[in-house]
Amino acid sequence: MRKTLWIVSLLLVASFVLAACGGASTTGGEPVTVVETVIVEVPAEGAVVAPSGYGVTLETVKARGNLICGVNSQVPGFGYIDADGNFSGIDVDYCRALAAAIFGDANKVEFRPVTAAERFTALQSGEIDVLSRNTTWSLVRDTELGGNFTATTFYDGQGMMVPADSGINSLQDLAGGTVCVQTGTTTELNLADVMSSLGIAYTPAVYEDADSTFAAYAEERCDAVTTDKSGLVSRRTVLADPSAHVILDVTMSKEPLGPMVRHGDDQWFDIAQWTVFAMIAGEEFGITSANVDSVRSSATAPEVMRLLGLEGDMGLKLGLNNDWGYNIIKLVGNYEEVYNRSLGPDTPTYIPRGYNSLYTEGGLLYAPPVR
Ligand SMILES: N[C@@H](CCC(=O)N[C@@H](CS)C(=O)NCC(=O)O)C(=O)O
Repeated sequence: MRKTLWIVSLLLVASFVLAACGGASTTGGEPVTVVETVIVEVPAEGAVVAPSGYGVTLETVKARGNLICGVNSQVPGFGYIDADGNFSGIDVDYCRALAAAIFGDANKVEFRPVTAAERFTALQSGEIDVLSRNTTWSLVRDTELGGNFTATTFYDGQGMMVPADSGINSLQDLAGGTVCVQTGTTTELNLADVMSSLGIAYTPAVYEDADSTFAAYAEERCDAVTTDKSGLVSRRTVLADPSAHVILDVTMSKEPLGPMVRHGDDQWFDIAQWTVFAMIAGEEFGITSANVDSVRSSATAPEVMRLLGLEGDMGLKLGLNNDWGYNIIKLVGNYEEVYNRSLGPDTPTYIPRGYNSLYTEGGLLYAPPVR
């Protein structure tokens, strides 16, 4: 991402106890004005950096009347737009859940497709309110790229897909070959790391988006294609003959995927994070979109009552209404429902739950207490 350095002068008024610094006191402990120069990195491309103080994002979203969610449009099961313009996928349903939490209406969301390379600028500039697009949580994204990851909604790892008749069974078999990869991704960086640590020479063929990356692979302009395993499973379904391609039994990295907000607005971070936790807690407590009304009318378990807004003012603490958790589950579903809708056994993009099971079932999904 292209960056510009801005020089920002800050007026800091501080009361210095100069004696403590060992200097001669000329101000007698009076406040002194210090002009400090701070160098801040901001996105270039003329982007206006969105105001991001506490509470600003929720106010902006409510005043606008809808949420703008940055999503994928090319990865079935995660973020995908069909020929009729309908969006689907677990990342897309997260956006609907967030809209349900805020507005009590899962449709008050505009889906804004963003490519891997443009997604962080879109978030920082305020073009989108939240990024929910198979995005991997990493240190650089949490710091330099100005984001805060809310929670992992899908634990993934990078894989490699090859034609089934290629005779390629391992990364070593790719020596001297060409690998198709998308730019602006962790994929591109991991590929370089893994191949160099294994001492395998290869040529990367780099593309801008998933369609061009997988088109190049389908046209045999590379020997293999690499991305998150979920992305491989997903994109294999839209290749001409899915059964002609195999995903190698190798995991090249950790790819914890989840929604990201920009730095600076902790209230918005909390709302975005607890939307994930409400879906996970819903599954843990056995509350579904189908039974949430009867659970709510007969609930006695204190945590269920707090999640569904019967007790404790949890929604008000987030800056929302107390039925925020009820609305998420009623209008979109718990985590399992959302998962199965896009990645379950009855879908073409079926991925067994694995790590993405509840902690009670040996997985990594764990919501903190609603209290
Ligand atoms: N999780 C990785 C990779 C995510 C990624 O962008 N994957 C590609 C390949 S499946 C993709 O979604 N492309 C769709 C697009 O650019 O529209 C990351 O956050 O960098």
